[in-house]
Amino acid sequence: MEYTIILLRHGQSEWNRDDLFCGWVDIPLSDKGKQQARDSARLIAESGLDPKCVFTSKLTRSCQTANIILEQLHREYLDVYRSWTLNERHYGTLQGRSKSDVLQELGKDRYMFIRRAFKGCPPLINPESQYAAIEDSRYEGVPHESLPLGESLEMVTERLLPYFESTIEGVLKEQKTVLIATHGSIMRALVKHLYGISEYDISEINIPNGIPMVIRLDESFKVIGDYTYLDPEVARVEAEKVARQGFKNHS
Ligand code: DG2
Repeated sequence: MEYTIILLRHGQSEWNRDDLFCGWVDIPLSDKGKQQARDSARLIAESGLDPKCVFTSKLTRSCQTANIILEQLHREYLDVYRSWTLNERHYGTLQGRSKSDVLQELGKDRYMFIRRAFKGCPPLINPESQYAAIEDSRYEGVPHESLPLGESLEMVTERLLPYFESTIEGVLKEQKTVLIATHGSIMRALVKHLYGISEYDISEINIPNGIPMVIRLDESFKVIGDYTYLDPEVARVEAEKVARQGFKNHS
């Protein structure tokens, strides 16, 4: 028995376009992001993969991406599971700030440490701040102490894996092929876990918006081969642009 995860970072959001740290702030897709979601659906259809259900975060940009894909695939009837544990990393006090301003203020090493090191954590935000973005009815029922005010990739991994192992693996067993429309940090945390990637190597991995990644697992949920992108060349070019965000002439 083989299982397949189609893992996807949402299309470009308005704040990805404007080079602002977003995290838990609920920003919709840009027009380009909506087109990337349509292109993702085409790539999935052309690959012959047929997801039987969908997981998303509680953030609009990943929900919109999933909705567009389901519409394009004529699969709007599929079950969609939404969890805050699939939300983007909480970017603390950086949420709402321009990446180039933060780079100038902190310098390259500190900026890249916070963005990409496994243990790199942004300064925690005051829960009263307008950009804290945790006081919202969509998080009703989540214990208050579980809601983050700033997270490293390590902290994201700690909240993601229990959901992955208790819920996603169970659904995968039944459905065989699932789509997870989520965020860059969730994808980095999951590939690090599944492929046993080191803390150093994960800091070098950047995830492009809107290009489906395919992960194959055996019956014990061990990976088969390497992960692949459905459009590897565009994924490579777009991942390099993500890495350079905040730096001059990055796009
Ligand atoms: C980005 C990731 O996540 O930023 O929070 O600003 O695309 O879900 O909004 P997204 C953000 P980087 O870690 O790539 O700087």
